[in-house]
Amino acid sequence: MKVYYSDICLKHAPKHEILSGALVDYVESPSRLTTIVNQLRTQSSSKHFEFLSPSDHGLDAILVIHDVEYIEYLKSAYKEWCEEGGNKNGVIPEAFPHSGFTSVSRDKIKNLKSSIAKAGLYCFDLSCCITEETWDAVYESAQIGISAAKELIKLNNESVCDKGHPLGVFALCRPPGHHANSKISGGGCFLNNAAITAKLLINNLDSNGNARKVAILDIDYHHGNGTQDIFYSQSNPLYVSLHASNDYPWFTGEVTEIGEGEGEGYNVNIPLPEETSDEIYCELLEKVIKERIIPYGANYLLVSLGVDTYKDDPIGGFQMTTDVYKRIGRIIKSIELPTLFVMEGGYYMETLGINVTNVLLGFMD
Ligand code: SP5
Ligand code: ZN
Repeated sequence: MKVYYSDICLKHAPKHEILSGALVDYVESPSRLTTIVNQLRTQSSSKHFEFLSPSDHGLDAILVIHDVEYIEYLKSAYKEWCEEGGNKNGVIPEAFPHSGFTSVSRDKIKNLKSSIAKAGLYCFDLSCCITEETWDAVYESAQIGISAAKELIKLNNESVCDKGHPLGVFALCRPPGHHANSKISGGGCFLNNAAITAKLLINNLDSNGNARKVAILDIDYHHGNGTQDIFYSQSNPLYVSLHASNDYPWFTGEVTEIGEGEGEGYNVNIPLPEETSDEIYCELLEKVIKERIIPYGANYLLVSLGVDTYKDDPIGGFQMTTDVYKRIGRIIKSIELPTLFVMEGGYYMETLGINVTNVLLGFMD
């Protein structure tokens, strides 16, 4: 399997975040990436993976998903912040424009001058610190997704076959993306790599000029509120998420969120309790594949791949073991679609690499 990776993604390295009220080391750390790469390169796995560097495809595909004003903000935020005397560690908001305030309209406040006010406008939590290097890393992370998606399209168009398993490409993105919507970052996510690549796959028209259908399967422990937001009024892609019901990002991910307008019925949330085990998870995953993903009739599958479902994950709460990840990979393989894996979360360093590798090895079994 081809793996897209870049050292530039290591450059985003904020010192701290606030977690459950405490100042802690930044959870979404660069070492996450190193640990995954090392595991993919171990003697037993390396023959299954071919590492490639992303090409620079520019901003076009990013601007299909994200507002230009938000992109400009991400590029300039750190410099403006420092010019206004902000702490050199990076940009962190201190107040958010809640919808419950008397007169908060985005139009009214988007001309904010203060960089600390802008920080609250463009971010919804305290875990998306913007440093001098953040833009380079998030741009590169998106380029990894775009390069991987283009490669999958190419392989599929050339009818290249992988022996015994569907086509698969791994976008080893970092920073992750599924909490970011078109103009708000959060949960360590700035650009929504899954949304950007899903749209690329959709817009690669078939020989009759028709859009392709994409199903997104989000298996990160957290609800992908950003991806849900972005596609909420669209019937393509289908968005399916299995996630913790009573955890971050707290305000989204209910079964009643089914999409709206043309998108009604194309957003599928499966919130799960803390006691979720290997058995329960796999059963529900197989069920949603059979009942929702297969009938949808997609041309491509995009997996938002988080392994923070692991039992010892420092910010997770499920009971899942290392054994489950190969099984999950095999279940995904059974969908029999060309598949783009896009890296999201996973924070327990001792098993992060092996859990990610096992999903991919299971897919190639
Ligand atoms: C991509 C991704 O996985 N982002 C997640 C970022 C979550 N940051 C806030 C975590 C809050 C953890 N609260 C602990 C509750 C105990 N289950
Ligand atoms: Zn997560």
